[in-house]
Amino acid sequence: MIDKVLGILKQNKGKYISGEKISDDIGVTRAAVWKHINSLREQGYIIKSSPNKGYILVSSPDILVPYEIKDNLNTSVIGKNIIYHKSVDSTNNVLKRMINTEECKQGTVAIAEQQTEGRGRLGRCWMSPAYKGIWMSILLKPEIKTSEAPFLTLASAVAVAEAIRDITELKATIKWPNDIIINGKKVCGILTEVNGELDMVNYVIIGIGINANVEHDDFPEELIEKATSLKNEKGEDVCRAHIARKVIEGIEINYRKFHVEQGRIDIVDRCKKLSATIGKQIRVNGYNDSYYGEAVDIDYQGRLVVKKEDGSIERLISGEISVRGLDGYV
Ligand code: BTX
Repeated sequence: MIDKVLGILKQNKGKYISGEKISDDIGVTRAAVWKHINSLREQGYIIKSSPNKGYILVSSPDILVPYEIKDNLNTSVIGKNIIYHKSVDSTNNVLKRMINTEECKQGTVAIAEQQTEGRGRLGRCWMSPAYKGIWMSILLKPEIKTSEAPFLTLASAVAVAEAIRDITELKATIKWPNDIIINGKKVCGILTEVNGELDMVNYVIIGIGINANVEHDDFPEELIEKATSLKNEKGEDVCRAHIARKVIEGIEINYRKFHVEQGRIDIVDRCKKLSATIGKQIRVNGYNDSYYGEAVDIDYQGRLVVKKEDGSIERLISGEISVRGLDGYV
């Protein structure tokens, strides 16, 4: 009901609307309308009221509640169900804990204002301060082999980089396979977790962390040279709900494309255009050893093509690389 009340206030932006009209439209008592108005005010919505005229929405807070994200969201699967937390350990964990429940359908999004145990790859920490980032995870259930799942990281990275470019005009680039970089610093990381057997995926969780309004001083010493935020780069606050919506829409489009060959080709071509990796000297960081080479291409399976120092070619399906001149690596 609260989203319906907010919906009516938003539709009537700039105009007063009476409590009676709202209660008639959504079929609840005027006392219930008043209760919802007060809850919205507690969340930071500025709603003026006048005894004769009713209510008027003056401004909305930058919060990631489902009704802010769903407002004008143009998707048919992803984001239809949104699970919101003010603070949670990790949004990837939220989806994992719910995986066998009715509520956890393909396209479910878990989003939080703060993560207390945000994770990167290989158990690394992901700093996720309250109300300053977009910390969200998307549940997908594609009928694919496990080996195809890393492509979804690229498809998501393309959606994130394009959303950032569209909304902020910042030159977001992709460091294969899972980082978004602006001016040489990491602004977003993607953690794809796959559950399944070799031949079949049960589910994939795409965890996306975007430093939206994180301040320079919020980054710990060890990240200052490596990490940035959209606010740092743009010099002004960005609207997190707008960016989250655009990312979700882009991922839905790319997810559809992912299912057809021509679509995958298109995603890789866009990824190559946005690449911060191709043509660069890199170090491939393996579990036990590492080697140096040049990133020469991304093939149509989403693999990074690396020319090693001895001239031989390696194709990486996923993995950990450092790019010279980027992300703190010299
Ligand atoms: P990654 O392993 O590529 O990067 C992790 C590394 O990035 C850390 O070791 C640290 O050096 C650096 N780092 C940590 N926090 C930040 C930050 N806020 N900005 C820039 N650099 C940072 C990247 O893993 C994948 C991150 C995914 C995060 C999302 S948030 C929603 C979802 N839930 C969850 O727990 N993880 C994902």
